[in-house]
Amino acid sequence: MSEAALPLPAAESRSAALDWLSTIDHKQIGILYMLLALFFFLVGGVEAMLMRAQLALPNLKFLAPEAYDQTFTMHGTTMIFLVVTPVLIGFSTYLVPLMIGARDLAFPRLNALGFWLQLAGSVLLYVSFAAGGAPDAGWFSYAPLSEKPYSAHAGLDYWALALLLLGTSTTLAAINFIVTIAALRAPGLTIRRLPLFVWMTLVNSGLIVFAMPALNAALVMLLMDRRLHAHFFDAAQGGAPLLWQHYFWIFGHPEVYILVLPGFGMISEIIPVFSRKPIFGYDFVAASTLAIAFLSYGVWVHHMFAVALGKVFLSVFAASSMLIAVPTGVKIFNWAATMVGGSIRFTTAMLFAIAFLLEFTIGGLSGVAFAIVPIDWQLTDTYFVVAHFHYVLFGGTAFALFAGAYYWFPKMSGRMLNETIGKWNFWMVVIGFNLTFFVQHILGLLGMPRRVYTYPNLPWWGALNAISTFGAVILGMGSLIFLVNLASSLIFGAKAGNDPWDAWTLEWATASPPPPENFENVPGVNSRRPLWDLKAGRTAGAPAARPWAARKPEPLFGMKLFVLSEAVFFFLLIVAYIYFRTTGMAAARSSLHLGESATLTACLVASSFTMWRASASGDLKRARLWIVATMTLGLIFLLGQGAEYWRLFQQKVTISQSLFGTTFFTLTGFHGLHLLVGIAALAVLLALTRLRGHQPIAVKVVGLYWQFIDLVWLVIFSIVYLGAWV
Ligand code: HEM
Ligand SMILES: [Cu+2]
Repeated sequence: MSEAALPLPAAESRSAALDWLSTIDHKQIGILYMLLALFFFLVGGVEAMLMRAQLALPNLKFLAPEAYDQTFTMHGTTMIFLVVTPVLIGFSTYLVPLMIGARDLAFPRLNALGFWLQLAGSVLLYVSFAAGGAPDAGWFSYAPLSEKPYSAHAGLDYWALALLLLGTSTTLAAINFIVTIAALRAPGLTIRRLPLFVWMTLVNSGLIVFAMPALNAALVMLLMDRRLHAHFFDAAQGGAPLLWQHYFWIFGHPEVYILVLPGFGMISEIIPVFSRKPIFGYDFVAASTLAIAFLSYGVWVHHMFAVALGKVFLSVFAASSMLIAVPTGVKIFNWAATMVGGSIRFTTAMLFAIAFLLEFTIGGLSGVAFAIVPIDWQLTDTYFVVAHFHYVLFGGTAFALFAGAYYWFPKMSGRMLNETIGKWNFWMVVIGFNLTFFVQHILGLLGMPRRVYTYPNLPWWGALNAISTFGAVILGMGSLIFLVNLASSLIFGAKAGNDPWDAWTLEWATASPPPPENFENVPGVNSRRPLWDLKAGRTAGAPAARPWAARKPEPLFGMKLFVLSEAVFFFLLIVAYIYFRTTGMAAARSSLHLGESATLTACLVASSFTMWRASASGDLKRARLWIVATMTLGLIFLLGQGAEYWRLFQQKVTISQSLFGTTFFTLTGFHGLHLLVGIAALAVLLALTRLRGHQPIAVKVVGLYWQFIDLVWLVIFSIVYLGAWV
């Protein structure tokens, strides 16, 4: 029985607080994500102001060097993982089911779990301040600076653990969005009729599923080095500090698109509605998003142009980095072309959307400059970089978020945001933002390095930094005005009605705020502007609206996406092993007993057979027997591996003793951990079948995961054990 078939809990008279704490409703969870992000925007903003105060004039001593390092690390990490990522997930969680005519996301309980993991990760990161000091190696924490000898306090352990929790939350949300958009669309709402915000959420979720595992693999290796004295990034023991940079940016560059694509989606909804014209070149906007997604995995080395990687490498990545500017340019052209000939309504939402276009273009242009290797050699690690990413992340995403807030606040709250306060918010943010960050381009060209807690009184440096700090104050005040508008409009805002902007996507077909069930019936869709069709009575040919029951999400599809993500994680750990083996790491051949591990491998292969039998069996009794057989074989494997570990420890082969020990125990250890999770899932399945009878779908879902873990072992056995003799 799948998650969506479970009846939603009756709304008995619980306290509002308890209601929000236990909610599995996508609208409430969406709002919780947005409120959590808003809180950390304030925190990240205070950190920014502290830095700007320290940098207001040359040679100030307001913040000590260590405190400054912790502040920029926490500011960058907070703004990226605790503000932009969750607020975008919040918007998608709230809007996607409404825009596709669904009652909720495919997996409401998984959705709730995702939010609580986001909260837990955020709290864990800030607990570091009380546990000896916050992380201090920057938001990308390069090894070996992030290794124990150079950052002894626990800050980076909290950072790494928090990012693992946050990454898990984000990946679960992505899987939920993909399954929802694939399985729960209203009849007639084909992929090429999707609102572009939904399209961007879909592509973005794909990016997340394949990018997050790279960060997870790097974080796991860093934690092994820091906590278990492993040697992944320890050059003295044959480790490779550059491996951290490669893995971090294999995640990090797709990450910058993960931070902006939903913003692109918001702009693609807002500009057409306030231009009274459909978007120009829908297919091009959609297709260019796919192009960006694919290309974003092939440019990561542009973050490492200053590392001696050889001309061929640099040229290839310079070319791919220039190429990725093309699909982004297509979008900017399409948004601008949509406004041409339109009757523009300059609401605050539209003003922020237009400002987004200009500021993001400036950020994009400085980005293209970095694709040219000699220019990057001049500008990398200077304030030109700081200016660049604030133009794309603040001028881009934050401006799109302001526009999205003014556009969808009426739907979420039932009240309009105040347009007069909105104009103050807009102009102070625009003026403050450009004053803060434009001058930083010049500081970078003058050679001012980033991440310096103070600077000498060189010509123009003091004046330009003073302007930047002054701008930051205006920007901060403008952002606070936004909060005032939010809070006051919740109480005093004009009533919004269902469709205050005369828009055309389905979320405007419901009440404001929408009822718990969103729609009474599943609406039929016949074009990219279903609500316009309805309003114009153009319903001929549209599928009839129909009651809810028909559609079921597919948990198996969800598990396939999860397995794909985990496959990337294991692939990268295996690539690290192969890299070390091919660059001089010797395998401890004498310690590996091929016969013993071959026997254990046979055990696991047998468990694939028993698991397959369990999934194929239609008879409850027999299925349970096969499940027990699978668990037994899995346990035998784990016990055998435990014995092997014990024998290796006796021979002084440990995770800290050598690079081989480091890679061997990490790889086989994480496989063992996954197998343990598989055995636990089978135990839950046994209990579930006792309580609720046969669960063919659940058996298939766990079965898929089990087969995947067995396959991973076959690869590890071949490369580590058989490979030891190569
Ligand atoms: C509210 C306005 C903001 C101001 C005044 C501000 C200011 C700053 C300053 C002064 C730095 C440190 C530069 C250095 O020492 O190298 C910095 C770094 C950074 N900021 Fe912001 N920022 C703001 C908003 C944002 C936003 C919205 C984001 C992202 C979404 C962001 C992301 C970053 C990142 C990633 C870093 C790099 C941290 C590092 O070097 O590890 N900032 N910001
Ligand atoms: Cu990049």
